[in-house]
Amino acid sequence: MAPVAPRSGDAIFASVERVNAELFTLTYGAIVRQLLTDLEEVEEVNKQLDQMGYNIGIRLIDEFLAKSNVSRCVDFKETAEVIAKVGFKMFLGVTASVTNWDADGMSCSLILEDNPLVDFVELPDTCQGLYYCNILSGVIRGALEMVSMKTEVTWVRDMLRGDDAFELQVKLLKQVSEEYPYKDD
Ligand code: MYR
Repeated sequence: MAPVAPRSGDAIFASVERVNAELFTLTYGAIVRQLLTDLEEVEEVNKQLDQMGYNIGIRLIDEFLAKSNVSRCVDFKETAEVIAKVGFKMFLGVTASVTNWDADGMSCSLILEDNPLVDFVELPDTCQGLYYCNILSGVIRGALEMVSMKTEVTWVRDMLRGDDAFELQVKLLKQVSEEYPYKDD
């Protein structure tokens, strides 16, 4: 029998990471499936996924700021780049590109060509109208709200609906000043 070559630490780490990513993807799929069973209406599932994402986002921002060492962004353009290149990489393992800026720099698109949430996923015809990855829009909305940015985050393109990429539009609605409104005398 051929001797089994010991695997290096790196190889073991990579395979553990892959298994974790697959477990995460499958677990998310199981959650969506359960919501579809419980709520029946696809619209309600979209809302619930967005709300779950929001609840995650308002907590995840602390971990993001602590781990990333990102300091205050000068404008929304920098914030969008940080989400796409640092945030997505940290929590999803992929990066997004930022495009489609409007003239006043208040709205842009984040484009994901690779989306680990949808590995192994095929939607049946009964799920038309489902925004399967709606948790992501909620996460971004929640995280940005905690750093004083009220946003609206919506899906423009979705590969599970036959589009050629995943595209999220992020619109800055309001930037709340974090300055304390009263002076201590
Ligand atoms: C600031 O100006 O205070 C920095 C703002 C950085 C916001 C970054 C939000 C990260 C959101 C991560 C989303 C991950 C989605 C999978």
